[in-house]
Amino acid sequence: MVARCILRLACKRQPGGSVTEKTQNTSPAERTDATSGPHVRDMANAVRALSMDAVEAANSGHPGMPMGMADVATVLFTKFLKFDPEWPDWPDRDRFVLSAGHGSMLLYSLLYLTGYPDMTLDEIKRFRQIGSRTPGHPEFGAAPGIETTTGPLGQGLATAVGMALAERLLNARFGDEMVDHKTWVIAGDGCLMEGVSHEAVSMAGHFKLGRLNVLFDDNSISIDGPTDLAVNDDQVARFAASGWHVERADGHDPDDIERALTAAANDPRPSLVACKTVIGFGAPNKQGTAATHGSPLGAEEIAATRKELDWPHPPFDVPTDILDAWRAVPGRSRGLALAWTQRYRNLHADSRAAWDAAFEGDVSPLGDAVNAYKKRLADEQPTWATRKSSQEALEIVNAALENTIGGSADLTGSNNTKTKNMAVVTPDDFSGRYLHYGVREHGMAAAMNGIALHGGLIPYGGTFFVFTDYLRPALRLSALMKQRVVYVMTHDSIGLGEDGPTHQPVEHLASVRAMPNVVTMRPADAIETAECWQIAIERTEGPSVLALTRQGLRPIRTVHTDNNLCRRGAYEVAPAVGDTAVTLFASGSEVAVALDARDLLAAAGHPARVVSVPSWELFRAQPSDYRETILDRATLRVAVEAGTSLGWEQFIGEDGIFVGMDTFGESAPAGELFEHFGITPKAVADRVIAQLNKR
Ligand SMILES: Cc1ncc(C[n+]2csc(CCOP(=O)(O)OP(=O)(O)O)c2C)c(N)n1
Repeated sequence: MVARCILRLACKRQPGGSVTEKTQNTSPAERTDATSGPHVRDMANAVRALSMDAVEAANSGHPGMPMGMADVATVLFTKFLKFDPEWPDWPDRDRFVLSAGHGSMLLYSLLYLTGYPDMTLDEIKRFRQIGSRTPGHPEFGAAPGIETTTGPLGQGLATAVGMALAERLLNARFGDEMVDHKTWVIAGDGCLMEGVSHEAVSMAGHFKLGRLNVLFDDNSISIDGPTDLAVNDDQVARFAASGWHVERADGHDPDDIERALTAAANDPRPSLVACKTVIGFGAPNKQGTAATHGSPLGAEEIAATRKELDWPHPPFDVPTDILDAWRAVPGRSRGLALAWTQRYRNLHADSRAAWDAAFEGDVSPLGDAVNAYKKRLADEQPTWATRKSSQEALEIVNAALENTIGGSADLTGSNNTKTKNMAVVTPDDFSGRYLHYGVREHGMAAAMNGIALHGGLIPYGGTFFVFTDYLRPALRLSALMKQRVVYVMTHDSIGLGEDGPTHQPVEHLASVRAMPNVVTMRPADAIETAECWQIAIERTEGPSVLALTRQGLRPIRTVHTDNNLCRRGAYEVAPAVGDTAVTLFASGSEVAVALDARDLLAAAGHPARVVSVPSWELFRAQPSDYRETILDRATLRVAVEAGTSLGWEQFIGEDGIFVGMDTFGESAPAGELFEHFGITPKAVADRVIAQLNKR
């Protein structure tokens, strides 16, 4: 049998793959393990069988990865992972992230086998069906035990860096007694090819995230075939160069896996374990080839696999002794969970209150603080840029809440994200509250997702608004996973001036507004900025994007109200004097333009009202009678925004006027650019008067 296996693997291997001698000597059915007990291979085969059967039943999915990584995952779950299916939210559990999300059946099998109550056999049978807990790729929220949404390759790994960061940040606040867990990741060749992995790996190395362990499914196969069609990186050397501890292991030898994982678990650096595996391990005619990656094996190959694995059981049938062995696994952690609970009960009352506030997401102190601050602003009427207003609002937010974690992708002085008493987090001291993410926008956003998912902390991070494009995939996951992540995006239009069109966002408001479950806010002055921050922090069901100016703005709101007017998304800031003929909608820096245009129009005998529109999404959520009052369809409707027109029809109708720009910008002083692109009070008034004269 062993000889047969060696031959078979050697024959089936596509060119360029590099299965080690050790792996080739591993026979699917025959391996027994001195240290791991007689069941380990059988336990792994249960994962293999469930995975191939579920994919077959769904007639779609990815059997190769779960079958290849079943041995590694079995060793991880049985010997290392700290988890309790009866308490999936245990704050100090190890986080397990399946970054190679296409191998979702690996995760679902493990959740079922270890006894997560929601992950029933029926759910496994409903793999990839509507409403199931077993969607094609793991979806955060679909079932307990799915720690994050994965599928866009590389995201899981980068998100896990955020989880590992959160663990250290909370450890520094609450100590080893309360926070001392690991983050384990399974990542494939695809994850490591993705650009975001470079940012994430580098960041984890910098911060010396020693409790982060990545198990690399080193099977040298991806969809198109052998990975050396496209990549020849020495991944182990690459991680080592970023300061990681690295190990290699035979991914089909439980003893070797255990050795490597022990070394990883004990090393103070983040660890990579390159697990040499055979994709589709156990499928005699297809293993080691891309054919197992993303298609059902087919009835014939499945029958052959059952023989090869010595797994004679019918589809979805896991023999009692094997299921019992799996169900016993969490017992290893249960005592730890109980001991943790005891320590939580013994916490000093202050620490316990801080813990509860952090993990329950209590932001109630914010409301009063913001109102007092707004009152002050109404008196002082500052003419700050909204990025500066954001910093001042953050002084209030960060003083009221202890668990915000700020940062920027190397633009701290421009984004104004660091407040006075925020110490910088360093690899040797995680007690600070400010992260220098480096020039890693995508890595920053994914890490913020991980921090938010971990619980206990509220992340916000900044970059230029135009670089939304550099972090969009992670922003999309913030939205999809309903995570409270605040994106502080400054330099939000041509108003940034001389840096020119590469740095001037034009289509970015439209593109962020197009993404479901993102609240995009573009405040017009210091008071609106404070209100928008309050909304962003209080919003627990998704991310917020704050689009903020570089240039100074005059105050729009000069009378204090405790009412957070921005919550409406759009509201009247200035009524028409006389019978309203015109409604001017504007956001951010263009609200002042609209107000000045209103004066010009009044002088010309055309009473106009001005509506500030800080957020389309919040406006859409208002009752229809409020929306109709604001829209006032009987008037000539005009929108003023230094960005593209796309979508503004919902405010101005088909015959309204849009004053903005549908081209890229130019390099010049901001004032000249607004003149050049015709986004001025006079241009607005002229166009309105011309239109009214046609009527
Ligand atoms: C960002 C992104 N690009 C492309 C894909 C489509 N895709 C899914 S799996 C895969 C290949 C992954 O190869 P590997 O990580 O080696 O997985 P294995 O073949 O070992 O299962 C690709 C390109 C994706 N899911 N995400």
